[in-house]
Amino acid sequence: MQPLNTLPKYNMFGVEDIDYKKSKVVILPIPYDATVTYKSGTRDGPRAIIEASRNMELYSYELGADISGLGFYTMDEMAPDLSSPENMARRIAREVELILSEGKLPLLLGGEHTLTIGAVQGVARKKKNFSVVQLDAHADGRDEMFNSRYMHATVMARVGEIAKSSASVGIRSTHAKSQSKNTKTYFMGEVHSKGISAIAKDVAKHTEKEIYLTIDLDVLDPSEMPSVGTPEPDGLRFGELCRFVEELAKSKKLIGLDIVELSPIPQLHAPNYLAAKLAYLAVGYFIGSGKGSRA
Ligand SMILES: [Mn+2]
Repeated sequence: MQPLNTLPKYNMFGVEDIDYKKSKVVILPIPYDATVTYKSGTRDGPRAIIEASRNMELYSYELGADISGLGFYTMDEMAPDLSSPENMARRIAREVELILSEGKLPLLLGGEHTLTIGAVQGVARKKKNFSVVQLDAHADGRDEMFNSRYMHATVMARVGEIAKSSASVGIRSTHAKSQSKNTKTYFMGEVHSKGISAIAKDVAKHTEKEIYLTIDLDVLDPSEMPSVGTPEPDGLRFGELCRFVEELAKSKKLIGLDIVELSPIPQLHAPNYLAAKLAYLAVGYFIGSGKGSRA
């Protein structure tokens, strides 16, 4: 029960406190940016998303529903393990494994993209056949960088070793032409020529029924999403990103989701708000109740 005359609570979407046991979606804020190479600042990302999310109208015309009663539980921010990225991944993996064991959906807020490695490791302890769908401007397919195998630039190389297959969408920056054999890459040119819905249908064809979705916000065009460490021109529009998720949700089961790489710019709130809304819509398309839901 919320007293009168108070602003929304300091949790994701400003929802009423619920018992963790009753929750369906567990938000895991991870303010971690230890391996960035260009501009740092993603450690402030989770807090900015949560703050923005408190100011959202919870009825969504896109979903045709208010899904705020679904059972969102916001964990406290995870302390970074700075001893090594490997240890940080281990910490995240344990947490994600636990959330999945209890039949809940983990929603990770970054933080740098490296956290996806830990999340996917955690998923792999519970699931055998699953795919990772990556939305990103960058392929992140290097085997190592600066003598480390756990870097934002090596995320998909590590993921490729764990998941059965993966698909990368919106790519427009890559270190090499060749990709690992179980990864299908959809460059931005293909998105332009075929349209995002056709790409989503193709991704659905080439991936397992159960998917882990990782959204690096730099997949979006910098005009809409300037608050990222490594911006690339010619990205997706927000609407296209939503159509992609909506289309994928028609045939896939979501087993985990992360939204990463938000590096907030002071006084520029729109990108933070965009990220919050994206989280809400993504959950809604996959598991929300109401029109257009796949409950
Ligand atoms: Mn990226």
